[in-house]
Amino acid sequence: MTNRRTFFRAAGATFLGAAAVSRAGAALLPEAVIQTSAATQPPPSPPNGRPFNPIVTLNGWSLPWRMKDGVKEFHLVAEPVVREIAPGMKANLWGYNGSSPGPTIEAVEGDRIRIFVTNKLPEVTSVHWHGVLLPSGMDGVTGLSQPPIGVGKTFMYEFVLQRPGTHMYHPHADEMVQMAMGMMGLLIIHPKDLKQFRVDRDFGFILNAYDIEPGSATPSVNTMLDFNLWTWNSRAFPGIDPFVARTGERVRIRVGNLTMTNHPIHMHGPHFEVTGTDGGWVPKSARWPEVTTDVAVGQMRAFEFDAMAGDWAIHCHKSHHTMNAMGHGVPTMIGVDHRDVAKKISALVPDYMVMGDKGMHDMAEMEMPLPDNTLRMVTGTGPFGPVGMGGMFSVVKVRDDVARGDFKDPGPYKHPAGTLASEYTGEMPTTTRAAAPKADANTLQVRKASGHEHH
Ligand SMILES: [Cu+2]
Repeated sequence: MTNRRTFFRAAGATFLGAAAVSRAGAALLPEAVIQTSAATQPPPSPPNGRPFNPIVTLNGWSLPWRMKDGVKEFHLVAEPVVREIAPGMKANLWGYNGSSPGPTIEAVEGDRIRIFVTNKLPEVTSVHWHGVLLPSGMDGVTGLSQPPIGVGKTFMYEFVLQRPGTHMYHPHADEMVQMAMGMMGLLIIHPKDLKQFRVDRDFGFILNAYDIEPGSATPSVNTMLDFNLWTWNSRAFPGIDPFVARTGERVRIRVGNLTMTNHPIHMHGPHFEVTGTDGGWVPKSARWPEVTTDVAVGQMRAFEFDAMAGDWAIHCHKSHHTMNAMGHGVPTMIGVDHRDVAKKISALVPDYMVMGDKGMHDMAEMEMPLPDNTLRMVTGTGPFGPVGMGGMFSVVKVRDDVARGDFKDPGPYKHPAGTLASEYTGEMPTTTRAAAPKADANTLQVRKASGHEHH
């Protein structure tokens, strides 16, 4: 027997159900979520599908999905974006869903994923799923494995994820331009078994590079090798967030390289082991201890370590990659005494500064006028003064009291008593030094340069 009240409740439920179905039916494409912030967005636990331990994309985010009939559906939108490279500089890039790099796609071994790609660029594109085992027709090479995705068009890619690993996605259409403009992202395949390859913190980023003239905002897309901004996830130090961990935690960092040169990534503090490549996971018996791992072009390296308390620098070991946009053709001035010249120039140009005659560290402290929208060559301040770094540099910050899931910058490290380098102020022993070398051809060249005062 149904009374009036239960009848209406049932009818209401049916009505709501029908509305929900028709709304879902109308939304044939999953929503394209947009994120324009360059702050690291610690991802929430997966709301549905197979469980996994999400990664933290440095200065980035993970793309939400929709489950539809057991298929995990994502929606990427290739489009022009504005990316803050570091405070004080914004770049006009191309990316996905509001950001460059695009959002990290995370799924699980065994998942069937369907990725809709909408092209809002002014030219054709495609997406290649770098290192993922899939049918040839899903590989995304324009002309070879698919027609180009036309302007305003949407393509569908669909495949089953066969093996866990760390991968990237990027266009295989007008690559030199589209990658020089910042089109790339991470694709992480988590293991089905939650305990396999388990770590406490899992970070990921892509090495990228731009050629942006100081004072402008759009990369030169015809640059082959001579880039001037060396970035991690399209951020330059001090715009790169720290890697925060708690003492004793097992930490993984995954690094992919989509620049046009190799980057030896060096971490201070604990030794690490390279545990994964784009080809999969390295068996335990084949891992070796390291402090630097070279990441070649188109490669991915995952390495792991046990976190040790401290502030540990992590950077590319090519020292010109830890600097921001610098003028080329700056002469080496070390050892050149240009005080006389400086006095004469200062009489004409009151703000003239002598630079580089004792090395370049002083430049980190100088407040020189810069063109709009550019970064200092070396910048960033630590508890003891200027850090003198830019570009591909960050800090692994490990503390005893960081809560699980907390990625906030804990501030500078408090060094335990007796563990901090300090100035010696005692007596100096007398030392006998060898005589200074005689003037040679180089010295003569320096004199020749300063000889312009006679002009
Ligand atoms: Cu480098």
